[in-house]
Amino acid sequence: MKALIFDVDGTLAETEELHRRAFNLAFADHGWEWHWDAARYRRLLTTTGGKERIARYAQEIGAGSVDVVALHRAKTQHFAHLMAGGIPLRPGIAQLMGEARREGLALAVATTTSPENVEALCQACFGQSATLVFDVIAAGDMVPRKKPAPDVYLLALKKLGLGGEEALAFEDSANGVNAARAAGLPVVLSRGTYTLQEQDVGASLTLGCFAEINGLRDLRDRMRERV
Ligand code: XBP
Ligand code: MG
Repeated sequence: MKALIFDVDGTLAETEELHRRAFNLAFADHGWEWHWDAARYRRLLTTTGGKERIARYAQEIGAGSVDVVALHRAKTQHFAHLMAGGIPLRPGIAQLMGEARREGLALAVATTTSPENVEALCQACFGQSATLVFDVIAAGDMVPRKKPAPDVYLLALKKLGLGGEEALAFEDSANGVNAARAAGLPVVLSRGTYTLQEQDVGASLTLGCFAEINGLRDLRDRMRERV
């Protein structure tokens, strides 16, 4: 194991509630009387990518012509403001990253969200730019197909110069597990508040919380038990 590759939303931190609020603020800015409550957002989250999610909803309700790009740009600005208020990393994440750093493992993110949002999270959670926290960032529109397609994990592996079996992915969602597996990576799943109800799709290791991992030696032992 030479690298840990983290999903962002729902894995590094429980960000989806702030995303949901940011979408609703952007809709209001642009005069749309749309409101995504938690139940509707949970359903729409099966579509990865904020622009894709807006387009899906607009089609579902027959909204006609919608400037998806402008709406999403406004949403991203609101998300950055909301993140500036701070958000905790999920339990266990800081410990995993710190030990990996001490052992000389590479750290990467492979996420559907935008690079701007990765930066906002790193400033909020680490007080540093994302490029100082992670060795590799594979995010959003850097790839043509979003999760569950493997593209973003394949890009992360390419930038790391590693094969899938040399890294380990951490995810919160079925779409993310499917993306990591399709890229040939073993994957540790801990569902987040917006994915608790999802079915198992074959994660190598499923945990209630990443804090159940008692260091990298324990993680390696757990992964060995599953191969
Ligand atoms: C989760 C997503 C993203 C976020 C919203 O990404 O699917 O679309 O919900 O962010 P991941 P954007 O779990 O892969 O980190 O609006 O920037 O897409
Ligand atoms: Mg996620």
